[in-house]
Amino acid sequence: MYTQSFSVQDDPAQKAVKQVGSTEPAELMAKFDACIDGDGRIEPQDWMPEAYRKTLVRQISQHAHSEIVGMLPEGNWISRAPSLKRKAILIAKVQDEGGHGLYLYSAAETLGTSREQMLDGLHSGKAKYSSIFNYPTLNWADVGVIGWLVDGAAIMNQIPLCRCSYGPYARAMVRVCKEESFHQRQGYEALLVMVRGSQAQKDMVQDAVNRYWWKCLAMFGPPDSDSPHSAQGMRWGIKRISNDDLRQKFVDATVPQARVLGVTLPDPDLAWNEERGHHDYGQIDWDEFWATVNGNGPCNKERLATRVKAHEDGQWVRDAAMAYARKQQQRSTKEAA
Ligand code: BYC
Repeated sequence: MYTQSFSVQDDPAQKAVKQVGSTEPAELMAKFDACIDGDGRIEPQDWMPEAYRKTLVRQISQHAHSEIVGMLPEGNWISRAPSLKRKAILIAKVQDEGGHGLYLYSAAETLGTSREQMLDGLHSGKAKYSSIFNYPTLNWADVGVIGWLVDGAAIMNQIPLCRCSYGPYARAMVRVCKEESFHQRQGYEALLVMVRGSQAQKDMVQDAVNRYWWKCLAMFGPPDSDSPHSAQGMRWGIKRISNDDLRQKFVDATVPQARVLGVTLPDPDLAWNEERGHHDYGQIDWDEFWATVNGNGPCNKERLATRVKAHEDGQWVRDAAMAYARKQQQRSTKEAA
């Protein structure tokens, strides 16, 4: 449903953006640039400029933490799922998100940043994660809407990342996108069942869509004109499609899906623009977005506290795993002696 981004051509103008004031060795830099220009892949053992490494660690950190914190709003509904079937699906989905976080922490390890360093950044409040997870999940329809719209937005953003210039990140994204596709469909199907139910159920779905729509549009990040990292990220083939272009693709893909569901999207300015061949849409509240990104959304403190507690509660598991590994190591050393 969202795979059209696989075949989008890169904008040649992006390749013209060169890093200013680089102090990296010219010969290595030229080889790196040639690889990027030829749409090659950079692997962990390859030389890369420090700024490229830093950009990747920053983006992968934001992404990994989003997956892990993203487990929390839906995790809250596992014990309240309306049937055994929905509970089993939700458990599998939340577990998948945990797995995505682990692939991404592993990708960051190949760049020299350990999982402990990443988690320290998250738990101390320094590292970012997606704004969308700082809003409450008030009823069961929210869980369906997260699948449909939040996972839908995530796939739209992540399909182009399967072609990211850094090999381990790109390869991790292939499996992540397949799983996200299942997540999106289960959410949409759960909503289809609800909108065919009672009026109260339909109203719940509409209410959830009203609360989540604008927040999902903001997930794609600030407008291109206010996005400090976009030009360089695209030059390096880390990002393949800009924040605004992905947002537009998401709006265009979602409007017909909303029609099938029979819900309205809460934007009076939403309309098909024949000339552009796209939907026009209204203004996103960027002040609210930045307040949330900077720690002042409705659930930031609660999410962070829950995450830190989960980490602390899991200390005994890490200790036990380390003790077991030490014992195995001692045994194999003894056998070898
Ligand atoms: N929320 O110059 P920009 C999922 C930050 S979850 C928070 O455009 P960039 C799922 C940005 O980090 C999957 N912060 O940056 C899980 C940067 O901050 P710093 C989520 C945001 O990196 C469970 C600053 O704003 N997907 O699938 O070029 C259940 C300037 O932005 C946000 C990903 O994370 C935001 N929405 O582009 C359901 C995808 N937007 O570093 C679903 C991976 C921007 O300067 N990430 N910021 O402090 C990306 O593709 C890119 O990092 C972004 C931003 C498009 C998000």
